[in-house]
Amino acid sequence: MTDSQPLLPNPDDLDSVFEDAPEDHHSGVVAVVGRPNVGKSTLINRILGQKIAAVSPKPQTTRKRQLGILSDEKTQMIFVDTPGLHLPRTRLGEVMVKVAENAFRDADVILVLQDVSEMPDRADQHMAETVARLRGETPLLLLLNKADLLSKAKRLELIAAHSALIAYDKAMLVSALNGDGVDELVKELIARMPLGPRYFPVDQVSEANMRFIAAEIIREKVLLHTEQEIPHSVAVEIEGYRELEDGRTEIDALLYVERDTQKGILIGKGGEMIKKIGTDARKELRDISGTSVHLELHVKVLKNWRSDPKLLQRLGYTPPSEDES
Ligand SMILES: Nc1nc2c(ncn2[C@@H]2O[C@H](COP(=O)(O)OP(=O)(O)OP(=O)(O)O)[C@@H](O)[C@H]2O)c(=O)[nH]1
Ligand SMILES: [Mg+2]
Repeated sequence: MTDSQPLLPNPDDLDSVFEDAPEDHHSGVVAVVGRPNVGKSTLINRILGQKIAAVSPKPQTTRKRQLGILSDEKTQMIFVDTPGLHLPRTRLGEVMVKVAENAFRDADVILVLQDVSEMPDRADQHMAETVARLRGETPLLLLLNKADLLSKAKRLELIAAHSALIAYDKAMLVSALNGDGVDELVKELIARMPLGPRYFPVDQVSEANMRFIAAEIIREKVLLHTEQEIPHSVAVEIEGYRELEDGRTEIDALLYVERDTQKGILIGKGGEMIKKIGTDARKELRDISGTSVHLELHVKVLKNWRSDPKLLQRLGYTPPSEDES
């Protein structure tokens, strides 16, 4: 799925396999929004009990909309992971913010995450204004995340400062990292789902295919191992993805950077850096796919791709279309 396609299938087109849902089946869309690095993707991985989204300590890890699906017999919730709301400085940043803003339109419930361990600043204020502008009448839960990092001395002060930012229907203290408060959150969300169809099979957790997941995992390892402008200058394209008869999976990936100097850094002395990234990515892809994985990484310069509309489009960074329903 790309960011310019409708979020959910039209109920009239749903396959008959989903029609065994009970008559009082509930379903809905939960948009997960907030500033970069507050823990949106970590929360979705935690709720689903499996990793579907890339996570890193660097801001702006998530670049594309990604769905996580949580189902039981009676309810289906579609979580929309979004790029962080920020003041964009590149065209890629602009596309990312548009993708995040567009997620408000489809939502039955909006989850706004904040990092409660730090005092809110002007950027939080700006984020709160964006949320107020876009939420309409949609119910909003404010999640004060990273509760595990709350210092005792400043606990009340921090909670009060964050709670004052946004008008919410309910505020909850959670830790996406250790799971505190997440069961209560899921119960709260289930209770808020309207009557609706089962959009996806009960056992499906993501709409992403293995190519997409492979690209995200490789990019995550780049984010984890590199510093300064490198993490943000890398895009990953899967050139080949082959499941061989002997059970192995062969993946060829291209890592694009914006300049020659970045290429040198990403490859590293004697290829050390790219090797580290490859080893980490291969291990994780092996665990996810359950097969042994052969991973080839190549680095190429795609000059200033983050500012070039054509290159952004080629790499799948497309803004949502205005007339999407
Ligand atoms: N201590 C602590 N760290 C957390 C928690 N939730 C997330 N993190 C960490 O915060 C960092 C950012 O997490 P992400 O899930 O990538 O954040 P995000 O909001 O998706 O970030 P973007 O995709 O960049 O917008 C990672 O290093 C996480 O491990 C939490 O509850 N407690
Ligand atoms: Mg993210």
